[in-house]
Amino acid sequence: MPTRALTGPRSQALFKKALRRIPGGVNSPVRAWKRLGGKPPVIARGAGAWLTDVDGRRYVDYVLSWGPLIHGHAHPAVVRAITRAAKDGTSFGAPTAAEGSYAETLCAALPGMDQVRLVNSGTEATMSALRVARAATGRDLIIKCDGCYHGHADHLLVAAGSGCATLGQPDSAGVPAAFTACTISVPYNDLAAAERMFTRNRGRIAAFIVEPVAGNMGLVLPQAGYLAGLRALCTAHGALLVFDEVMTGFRTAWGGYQRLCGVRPDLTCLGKVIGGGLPLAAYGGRRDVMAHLAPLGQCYQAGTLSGNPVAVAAGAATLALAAKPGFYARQGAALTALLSGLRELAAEAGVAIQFAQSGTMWGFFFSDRPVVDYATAAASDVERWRRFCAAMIAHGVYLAPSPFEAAFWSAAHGPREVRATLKAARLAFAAAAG
Ligand code: HOZ
Repeated sequence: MPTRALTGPRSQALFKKALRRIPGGVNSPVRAWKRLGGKPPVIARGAGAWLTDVDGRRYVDYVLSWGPLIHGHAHPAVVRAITRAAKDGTSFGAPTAAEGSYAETLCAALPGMDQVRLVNSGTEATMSALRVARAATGRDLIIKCDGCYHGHADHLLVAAGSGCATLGQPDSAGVPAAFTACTISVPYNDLAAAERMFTRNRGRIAAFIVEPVAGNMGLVLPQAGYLAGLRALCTAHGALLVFDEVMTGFRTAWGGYQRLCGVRPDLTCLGKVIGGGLPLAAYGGRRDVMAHLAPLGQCYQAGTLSGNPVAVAAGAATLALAAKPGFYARQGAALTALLSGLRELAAEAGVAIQFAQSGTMWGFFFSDRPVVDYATAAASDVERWRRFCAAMIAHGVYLAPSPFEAAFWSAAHGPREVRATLKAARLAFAAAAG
């Protein structure tokens, strides 16, 4: 069991100070560590695979800013690109050469992307993609999956995962019922449920939005045929298939999960890795659909900082490193080796656990049953997760403070980090076994 308080005195004092002026002390709810006692460490700096908090405690980081940092913290090439871009001016609100070539890179990498718009956050990307889907189809209804999270736009806070699942508020106060009346939620991996909704609402569904690998209810992989089945349903019913690849894009594979699964969506949302740790996201897809956007068409979407040159520079430098031959195969194999070490330790401790991996994303549930959707994720042993996670953090391994989030691996993680993780995990599995 942990022998010291989960967070040090300086973190606790600074967090207490933040509580006076920032609601809940945080700028995004999951950071408040509600499921781990509500006293998060306050971070001072990150370097490679490691985080250091204001008390000088060091952690092997598997959160990596919730996914963006595929090369670890402060990679020199990314920092150089940011510095160079900033020297030329931090924002113009006007076309730049860099945004044009970044759009070329994204469209070349993603099979389902003829055109792309750069925005600032994953929330903006999904919100805007669904607006253009509605404009293109002339329909109102959207289908999503229970436990999937597509940002905090009003109409998407329905049976939502991530922080909403963590805090037990899958629907949000402050959202008028009329705003969510056009959103239908069905279980992930349940093709029959999706088909029933298409049939019941024939001719009224604008789009089915899905995380092709669900990363906001823990990590849950799509079952064989699920995504292809959604593709067929959307095509048959004249609806658009929208892949929310904010998490999976350039994390599971170069070009996203759509390259791995061979299913081509009509629209794709990107974020996280494509911004290299700066606020940048994107949505794009079929040319005829994107043609509905102003100034070409009547669907409006805009942003002062969209395509920000510093963020584009960080993203382009990040993707340039990831484009090196063998990058995803190498990193995926290194993560697989870590997970087999963790699996062995769990077995030694007699703890039932389910691991999942997709490229450089991973996750685990304390469960003796396969986890395939939000219901089975929520049925996992979250008290055991709490003991395990608290012990990992106490022993210097930083995991997401929620059983309903994914974990990430970076190219900065290596044998030293794996050794430190397995050493902590041996103790943490013992704590989890209780
Ligand atoms: N959307 C992130 C988790 N899936 C949370 C980001 C944050 O709170 O910083």
